[in-house]
Parts: sequence; structure tokens; C-alpha cells
Amino acid sequence: MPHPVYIGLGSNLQDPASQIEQSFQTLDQLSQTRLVKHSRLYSSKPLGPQDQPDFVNAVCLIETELDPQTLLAALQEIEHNQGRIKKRRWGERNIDLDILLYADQKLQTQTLTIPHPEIAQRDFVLLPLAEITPGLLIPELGPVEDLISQLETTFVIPLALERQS
Ligand code: A4P
Ligand code: MG
Repeated sequence: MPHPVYIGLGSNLQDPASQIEQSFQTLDQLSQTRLVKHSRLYSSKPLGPQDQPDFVNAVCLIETELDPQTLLAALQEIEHNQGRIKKRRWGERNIDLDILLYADQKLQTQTLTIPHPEIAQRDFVLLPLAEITPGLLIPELGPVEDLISQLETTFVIPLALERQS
């Protein structure tokens, strides 16, 4: 049985919008996995070091039969293939792929925390999630819209439509 999984995508180097489009395609081609839908692309101010370019962020919903650990390894391979070189924590990158939600599972291992621990604080994750699945329930935290209304400010804006496919 395939599991619904939400992935967060972020990029601020090497043509961020096309990095994200490329990852959507690669996710759809992953074994035992299909891309169900994805959000628009959003421009957002960097969280963390400010001396780096703005990010482009998006989320997508996939259905996959890969278990969480195997999926994480597949995402890391995509990051690697798109030339991600890790420079510093919360720093710039070609592409960052995070598992936000894996069905309604909770998981905490050395390499994987699901739901993603920062989900409730990140406007660049919550707004695109609400766009593709209004009313989405975040385990133990409630509907995505409630989390958005608890944010003090939001800094995300959809990228100009002509840049999106
Ligand atoms: N890991 C644990 N749980 C997960 C999960 N649910 N999904 C582990 C994916 N990975 C998970 O990740 C480090 C380790 O987290 C992985 O090896 C995996 O085992 P990383 O991507 O190398 O991240 P990092 O650079 O060390 O830091 P961190 O805290 O993971 O960074 P983030 O949270 O990925 O943030 N600002 C804007 N506006 N938009 C952004 O997208 N992104 C970041 C990076 C900073 N600022 C940003 C954005
Ligand atoms: Mg990451």
C-alpha cells in the first residue's frame, strides 16, 4: 500500500526555480513512487545566516511504497545528483529535500525525525502545505491553518507566475 508523504523543497543557488522543478520530476520517476501534486514556488527570506540569497521553497505530495529510511536515502541521492555541497548549517544549497510528514507516522531515530521538527515554525513550509491540502492535520499540532495563524509574521510570496510551469 502506498503511503502519502509530504516533501519540503528549498533552493537558493544555481537557478533555484529550475532546481525545484527538476526535483519534482525526479521524485515522480523514483521507484515505487509517484508525484501526486505540488505547490507553487514561493520566494522566502533566508532563515539562518542572512548573508545568502533568498530561497525558493515549495512542497509536494508523493505516494510511495519506500519506507522512511529508504526514502531519506533516495532524497539524499537526489540532493547529491543535483550538486548539493553542504557548506554550513542553515546555509546555502542547490537543493534541500526534507520529509515533512510520512502518512500519520511519528518517528525519531538518529537520522530521521518525522514529522519534521521545525514544521510549525516555518512559513515557507506551512503556506505551501495549506495551498495543496487545505485542512491538512499535522500530527499532535492540528490543522495547518491554525499553525499559520500562530506565526508572528510571514515572509513568503509566490514567485511571479510566468516563472512557473
Ligand atoms: N533529518 C532528520 N529528520 C529529517 C527529515 N524529516 N527529513 C536529518 C530530512 N532529513 C532529516 O540535514 C541534516 C540531517 O537531518 C540529514 O542528514 C538527515 O539525517 P541537512 O539537510 O543536511 O541540513 P542542515 O543544513 O544541517 O541543517 P538543517 O537544520 O536540517 O537545515 P534545514 O532545516 O534543512 O534548513 N530558509 C528559507 N527561507 N528556506 C529554506 O528552505 N532551509 C534551510 C536549511 C535554512 N534556511 C532556509 C531554508
Ligand atoms: Mg534537509
